[in-house]
Amino acid sequence: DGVHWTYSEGALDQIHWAEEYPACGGRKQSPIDIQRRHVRHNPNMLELELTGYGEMTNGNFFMINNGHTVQINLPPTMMITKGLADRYTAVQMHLHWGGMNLEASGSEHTVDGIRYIAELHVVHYNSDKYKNFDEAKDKPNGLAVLAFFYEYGHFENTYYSDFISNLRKVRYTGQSMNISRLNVRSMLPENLSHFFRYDGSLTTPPCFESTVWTVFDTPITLSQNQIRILESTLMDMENKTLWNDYRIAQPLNERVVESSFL
Ligand code: SG6
Ligand code: ZN
Repeated sequence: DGVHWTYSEGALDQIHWAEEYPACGGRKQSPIDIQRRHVRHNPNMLELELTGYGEMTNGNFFMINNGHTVQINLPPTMMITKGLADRYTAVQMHLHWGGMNLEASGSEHTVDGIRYIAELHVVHYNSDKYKNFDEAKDKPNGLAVLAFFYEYGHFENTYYSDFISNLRKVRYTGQSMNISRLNVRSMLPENLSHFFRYDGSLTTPPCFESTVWTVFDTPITLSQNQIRILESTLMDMENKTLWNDYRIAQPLNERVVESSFL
């Protein structure tokens, strides 16, 4: 399908996405810069109930380097069962990260203009309203993405040890592997009560404005060594180091960001 999109190089870098994918030029795009002073506290937003996110042992979880990120496909037993207007079923998780030196952060959302080191996205589709991801992906409230920031910690995060060591097995674009055990809950922050919510889009082409975003305020910590491996192991479609795979903040326009906390 013609020219391939990229983040920063070639004919279809992110500045030009809308020329091939019109939705990328819409008024409800993601990511955004979250400005704490302009967020509206909504005490009615309840903490999400994540069902089936814990230890899964006899799975066959597919992990792939798709040229833009590393992605793990998730089983439909993982669901958001409370906290949104509908129930949402997990589809996949993937990350966005920066460059190989300490200054080059690579989260997609920013908070008061500050970019975090990296960002995790857990993608779900609205399984109350739609049969599958494909049917939901371009509908309003069709998708729910949970976003988590990463920051440096003093210690290795042992819940990420398997994930980090598996990266070298999917070094090249198109490479994949199967993972037998996965515990997504342990890869998230313990405290899920502080979050931001807004209506947005997929952060890559085709940029459909179908996504309710929940961006958690509490970051996940990884060691410097773990971050270094994340930022330097994978290769993109042109066999260059896959880094800085984030989209810059998009205009908020008429939207309001809500927070669960003061
Ligand atoms: C990554 O993000 C995923 C890809 C796509 C994209 O590149 O590997 O599958 O995800 C849901 C979807 O189409 C956009 O997803 S995102 O908005 O969560 N970043
Ligand atoms: Zn993403």
